[in-house]
Amino acid sequence: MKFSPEVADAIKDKKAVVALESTVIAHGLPYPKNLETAFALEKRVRDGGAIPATIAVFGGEFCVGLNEAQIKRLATDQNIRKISRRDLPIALARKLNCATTVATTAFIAHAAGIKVFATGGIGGVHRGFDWDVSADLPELAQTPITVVCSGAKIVLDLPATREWLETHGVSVLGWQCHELPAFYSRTSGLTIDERVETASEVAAIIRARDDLKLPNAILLTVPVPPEFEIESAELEKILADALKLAAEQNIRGKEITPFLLGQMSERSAGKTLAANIALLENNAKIAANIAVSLTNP
Ligand code: PSU
Ligand code: MN
Repeated sequence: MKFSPEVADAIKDKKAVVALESTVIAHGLPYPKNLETAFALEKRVRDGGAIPATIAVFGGEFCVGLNEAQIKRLATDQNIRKISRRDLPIALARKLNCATTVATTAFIAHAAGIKVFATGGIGGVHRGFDWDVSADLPELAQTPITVVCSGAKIVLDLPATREWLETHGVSVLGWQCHELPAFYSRTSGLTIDERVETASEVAAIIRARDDLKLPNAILLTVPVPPEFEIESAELEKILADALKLAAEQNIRGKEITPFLLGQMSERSAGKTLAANIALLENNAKIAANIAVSLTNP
């Protein structure tokens, strides 16, 4: 593991740190928005009083906290591999350059001693009975970190994803909301386990999880800011077309999520892209508040 000097100091001094993922930069958003967003997320974390630790793999080294050149490389290099848990030993042994998903960012962040991680949407159970279940889910079941997100990406089977989290003991909190957010929309008709209003309430639940020595993550779900919300009825048509095209082109495995997100952005004239960036920034800010709250008991 390789720490940036700033992140190494912050961890040593027990300062608030927020981990950020890199797949969203390399594969989730188009250039140059991806680059702008990567820097904007770090700024949001700093404005919230915490140190950002964007995570990626370069030359097989697990990097915690990146410099500007590394972030630029993630945003522009076409040969960055999207890695999930199964790819970790391969990335290490073969000295690969990789972007980390929620699963691998959570794995590396936890190993580094970071307690809070912000992202857009987690992976989950895909629609249709094709056994495609993101490795993000089992990672959340076995990594005691807190992930701040806007639920699972709308392209997924949200009821099945919600059930999976329940079965595997992942506590799902709703940030000032009483329903599970659905990524681009603020509502899904699905339940959360508890509504929370403040960062200190979340910190208390995190401490209780640790006192109980529970091995699983806590998922803090935050609805997209209202001015960027896209109603689910409007989304369903766009998504149906994107899913149909993916089936026709036989897109599978790790390509499916970036493909669907890209298609939806095109078909919504960039509205989904704007929503995605807005929710990422908002989640980074809230994650910083929680990381700060964890440092003052
Ligand atoms: N959230 C976004 N955009 C993304 C992702 C999340 O707003 O691109 C990425 C995350 O890194 C997540 C991954 O872990 O998509 C899930 O991919 P898969 O379904 O292949 O496991
Ligand atoms: Mn998959």
